Amino acid sequence: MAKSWHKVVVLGSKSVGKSSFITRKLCGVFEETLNTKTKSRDFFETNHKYKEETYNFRIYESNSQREVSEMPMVFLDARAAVIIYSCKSGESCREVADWINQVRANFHNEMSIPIVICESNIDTQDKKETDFSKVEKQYGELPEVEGCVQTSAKLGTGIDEAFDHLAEAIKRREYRRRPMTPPEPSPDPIPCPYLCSCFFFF
Ligand SMILES: Nc1nc2c(ncn2[C@@H]2O[C@H](COP(=O)(O)OP(=O)(O)OP(=O)(O)O)[C@@H](O)[C@H]2O)c(=O)[nH]1
Ligand SMILES: [Mg+2]
Repeated sequence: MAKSWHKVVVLGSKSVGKSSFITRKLCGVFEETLNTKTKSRDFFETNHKYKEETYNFRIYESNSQREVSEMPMVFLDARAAVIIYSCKSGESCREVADWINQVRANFHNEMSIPIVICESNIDTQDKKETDFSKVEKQYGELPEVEGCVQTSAKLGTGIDEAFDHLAEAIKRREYRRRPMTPPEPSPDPIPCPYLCSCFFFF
């Protein structure tokens, strides 16, 4: 039976704002002093409305220091991924390429899951170390990248837009994956009252 939820993996280097991104979507709040240092493989459920349809997302935050051997578990059943880097960290931006490779490696030769790239912390423009237009140019054309979005968990900017991209990607790929439905069996021939009456007559 088809699952009614979609697992989304949230990836990214240390302290880029993964938990804050999820918390903003789930609870609509932001904590300046959030210092959870995510260790466990938590998952959270949220509904997202997009184009008259409701998508139930199961969001998994992956610990940035996760062992490579654990990654197949992280990606098991995943339907989409969000890769977050912070505009305050050029290093986290350069590491986006590694995260894309992680996703690719875990799907071997199969079609990769769709990826949405988020530049977080955009409310802190003064400490900026990255160039979003360059990121869009570098990754936006990759077949698995569904969109690049600038986000701020503090202001709530771009978070729903990122989920819209996920919903759109899932919708489109579900459609492509849908098996061909066999043709409907032709209905039983309707007995013709005229013919019956003819037989009766003879
Ligand atoms: N100003 C601002 N601060 C943010 C934003 N997002 C996250 N932060 C802050 O950045 C710090 C790290 O955020 P987390 O959400 O814990 O980052 P993380 O990627 O989950 O961290 P790890 O799980 O430890 O890798 C926290 O102090 C947050 O309050 C944002 O959009 N704007
Ligand atoms: Mg975290």
